[in-house]
Amino acid sequence: MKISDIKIFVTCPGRNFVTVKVITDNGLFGLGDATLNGREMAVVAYLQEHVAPCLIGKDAHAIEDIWQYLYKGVYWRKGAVNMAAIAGIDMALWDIKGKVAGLPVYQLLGGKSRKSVGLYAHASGDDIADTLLKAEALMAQGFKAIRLQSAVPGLKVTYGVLGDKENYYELQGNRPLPPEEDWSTPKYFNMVVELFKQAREKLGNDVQLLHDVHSRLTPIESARLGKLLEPYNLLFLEDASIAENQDSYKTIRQHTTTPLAIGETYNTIWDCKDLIQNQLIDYIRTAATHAGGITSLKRIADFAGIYNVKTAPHGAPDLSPICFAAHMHLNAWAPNFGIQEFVGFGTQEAQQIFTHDIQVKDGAAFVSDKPGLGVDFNEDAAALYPYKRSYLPVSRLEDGTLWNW
Ligand code: CS2
Ligand code: MG
Repeated sequence: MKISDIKIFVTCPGRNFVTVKVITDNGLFGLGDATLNGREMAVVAYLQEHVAPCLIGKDAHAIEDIWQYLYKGVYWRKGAVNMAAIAGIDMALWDIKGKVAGLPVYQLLGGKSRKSVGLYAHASGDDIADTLLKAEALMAQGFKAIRLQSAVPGLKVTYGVLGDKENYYELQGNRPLPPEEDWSTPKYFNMVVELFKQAREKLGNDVQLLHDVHSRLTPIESARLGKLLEPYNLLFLEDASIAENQDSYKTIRQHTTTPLAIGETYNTIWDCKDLIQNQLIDYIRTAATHAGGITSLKRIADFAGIYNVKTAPHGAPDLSPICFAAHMHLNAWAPNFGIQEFVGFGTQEAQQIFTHDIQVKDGAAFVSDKPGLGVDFNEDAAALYPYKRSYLPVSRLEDGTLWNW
């Protein structure tokens, strides 16, 4: 079974998605997600010009060899563009292997370790009261774990908190140049501790609570936040600080028992090797789309398991349902699965393009039993929504200093 063609699609049903379709000479095809938010066309060009021509005629069953060929073989290892391209191909090859075997991908990974996959939903409000109302509505829908975010009083915009506007998370498709958002750590501290204090008073102690800092704090500030939030018993505190220097998490770890999560921007196991091996984190959030596909996420999960680190894959709206499906198979299998982020399956238009039978009930998701990944891609519907250049915002301190995110 040889690879006979590779097609790349870019569609914007509310936000941009890059989809890889690998076609074989026996008439099968597999799908992968290669979306890199804000840099989508770099991956498209990389796949079309530099990856697809090398793979035509190769054995579509040789997933590991193709992964190594694209990782080691290019000389330029790692990198967001390279690893998203590898991810798109890798997912598509797992999809094909499942279709040939007549088995869902989780069976190829080793079978199910659980009946369902626990999810956490987002409650993001204009103020604390609004966030807590949204959290209550999610609890009423059956969610047992909720990420709380709230606008920071005194800042013009808070990332990820766009009130009830459509596409609340990021107004993608309407950002032909990167918008700029301001940031103030003191103002944030005033809000965030109060948010969790009121959350426990209003929501009780049974619901799991989470929070994403989007890397805005220094390690010692993160340590302080972790300590201040200890009474409110978070499931995890996400992306408290940047960890390019992985050792820096020792500062946070030494000061707080609040569990720590990181990894949605990581491209390879090397970005989190020290964090995992030194047990500086509790959850690793790498995404199949950005960290080299199912092949590398499986490796990261097994490595993390040795050190009591659980998986909590990124589930933001900039990952397509193909990535979500890949995560579902990994989550069903991984013995050290923790929790899956879930923000729905996108706009109505996106749901016409990407179709699948993943069920969500009472805060849990049920993996597809269809052969392969279990997602279909409607090319005609996708063609109705062409690519729109769009960017994530950049973050600046109030004095204009460019800041982390
Ligand atoms: C966020 C992401 O869901 C999350 O945890 O951090 O939505 C992130 O901001 C986007 O994926 C950026 O592309
Ligand atoms: Mg995040």
